[in-house]
Order: sequence, then C-alpha cells, then structure tokens
Amino acid sequence: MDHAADAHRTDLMTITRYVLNEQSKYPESRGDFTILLNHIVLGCKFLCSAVNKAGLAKLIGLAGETNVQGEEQKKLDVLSNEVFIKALVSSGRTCILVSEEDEEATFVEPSKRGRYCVVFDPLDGSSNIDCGVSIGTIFGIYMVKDSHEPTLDDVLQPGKHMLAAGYCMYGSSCTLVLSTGEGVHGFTLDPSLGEFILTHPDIKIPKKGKIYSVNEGNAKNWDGPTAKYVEKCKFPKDGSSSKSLRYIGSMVADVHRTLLYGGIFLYPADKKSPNGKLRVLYEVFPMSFLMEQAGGQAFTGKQRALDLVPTKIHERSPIFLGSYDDVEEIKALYAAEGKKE
Ligand code: FDP
Repeated sequence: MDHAADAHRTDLMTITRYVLNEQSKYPESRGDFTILLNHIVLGCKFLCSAVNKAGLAKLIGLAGETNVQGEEQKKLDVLSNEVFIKALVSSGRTCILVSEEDEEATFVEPSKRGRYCVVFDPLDGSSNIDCGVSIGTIFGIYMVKDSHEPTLDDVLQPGKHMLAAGYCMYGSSCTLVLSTGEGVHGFTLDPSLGEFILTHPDIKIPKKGKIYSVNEGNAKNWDGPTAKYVEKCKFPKDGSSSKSLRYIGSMVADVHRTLLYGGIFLYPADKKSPNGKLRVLYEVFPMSFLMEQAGGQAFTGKQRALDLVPTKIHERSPIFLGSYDDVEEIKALYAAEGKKE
C-alpha cells in the first residue's frame, strides 16, 4: 500500500483551507478576503448545479419566456448575474460590482459595504450554453481606496493592481482556478462533498506550446502581424512542426486549455472590431493576471495587457496570451510593424 499517496488522498486541501492558510501569513488580516471568496465559491457552486441541469430544469431559453407553470423563465446568464450580485452584496465585503450583464456598475449600499471591488462575467461563453460546451465565470478583485466614498475610478485601474483573479469552468468537471498573486492554483469540485479540492497546485504554463487558438473565420479582417503569426503557426519556416489549431469559442475553456497545455490564445483587433471583442475588466485582465502568475505573458498588440488603464467599465481590447515564447513571437511581429510605420 502506498501510504504517502493515501495520506495525500485523505488530507484534503479545500479552497477555504487554502485561503485561510494564505491569510495566516498576514497577521493583520481580518479574514475579509476569505469571506468574500467563500461567497464567490457559493455562486460558482450554484451555477455549476444550474448549468448541469439547465436542460432538465428548462433554464435554457429566452429571458422573459413563460414555462408551463406560468412562471417566468430566466435565461441562465440572467440568473447567474442575479446569483453573483446577491452573493457578493450579502458577503458584506464588497463596495463596487461590475458585471458583464449590467450596463452600470453597482454601488453597494453603505450598510453592506466592504473594501473590495469585484469585476466579473457571471457566465462567459454564453453562445455555447444551448449546446453543452464548457462555459465559465471570470472574476477579478480590486481593493477600494476609500470604502466611504467609492468612485468608478476604483475599478478603472490597470489590471496589475488586481489583488486576485480567477475563473470557474463548468465543463466535464467543475474547476476553479485562482491566483491571489502568489502563483496559480486549480481546485476541482467534488460533487459528493460539495467542496472545491486543490487538484492542480502551482500551475505553470509550458514556456512554449504546440497549439494556437483563434477564430480563423475573422482572418480576412486581421491586421498584418496577426495574419503573419497565424501563417507561421501553420507553415513554420524554421523547420519546426506546425502548431495545432484548437478553438472552442468559450474563453474560459480556451484559456484553461492554454494554461495547462501551453500555446497561445488570440482575440485580435480586426477591421470590423478595431478594439477586438473581449472586455478589459472581466475577461482580459483576470486571464492576463493568471497567465503572468503561471509564467506566461499577455499582450494587447501595443503593450503588456496588465498595464492598460481602462477608461470605461465595458471597454474592449485585443488580446494575445499564453506561453512566454509564443507571446514573445507576436510581440516581435508587432514591434517590426511599428518600425515600418
Ligand atoms: P460568447 O460570445 O459566447 O459569450 O466574450 C464572450 C465570448 O463568448 C468568449 O467567451 C469567447 O472567447 C468569444 O466571445 C468568442 O467569440 P467569437 O464567437 O467571435 O469567436
């Protein structure tokens, strides 16, 4: 019998235990972050369950439709937004919330306010809901400057000021990937325990990968560097093998694969969308934070993604993220293009 392996199997590092351990490194800590994270985890568990039974529960469909009982049905992304907003407000630890689903930021009422600002996409990849492809929740956390007088500037900060970021993927298993600025750790939901267990400690992205991930249907509108990069992936001139193409079209799933297997994920600018498609606050920043923490890079085509200073809460940006060496290549192509201009 392998006693060491057995000890590992029975010594379960839950996400709460992990965060409490982290918290104990800071004697001045009041446990607020642990409480906030517990509420985020609750939202993720709720969504995992809702996504799993979406077809059965008739959650799929248009918001505003009525079911046989005459009750109003909620589309999964509307429901997930409500769940997260309520979980975050009731934590008593949040101040400003920015959700992909809401045009305006939510300023938490003073009696329930805390020190954290949370930016999130409650259900990213929603075009994939109805066909059962992996979807997810993405979040980033900032600290407010003055919880008595929160302003929008508290969330219009560069991504490098985030305290923590993560995502939860609702796929063949439910996986929560988190960074509090000290590496990246993956937790898998054990449905029988209802607990996220540390299954992927200290994730490091391979320095170079064999996969590129992009919506090639947009190729006719790409700029020079993106087109050249993808051409290089397919027809490398240095004798190396071609890269494989994998594109799910659900950012959480594409980034999760990139993090674990290496390679590059691209959502570039194109002629139709000069700022790309993905949103800075709750897609580009959290994923870039995780990539850097795992040893990779994230680049906008102009600068390090985490240095970008957003001016609007739903701003978009092109993004190239993944293995260090792969992102280095696209950076070189943009630098060469810049010299030509
Ligand atoms: P979706 O439109 O399904 O919500 O930003 C949302 C997103 O999905 C990302 O999850 C995904 O990476 C991207 O859009 C896919 O966009 P394309 O369909 O244009 O490739």
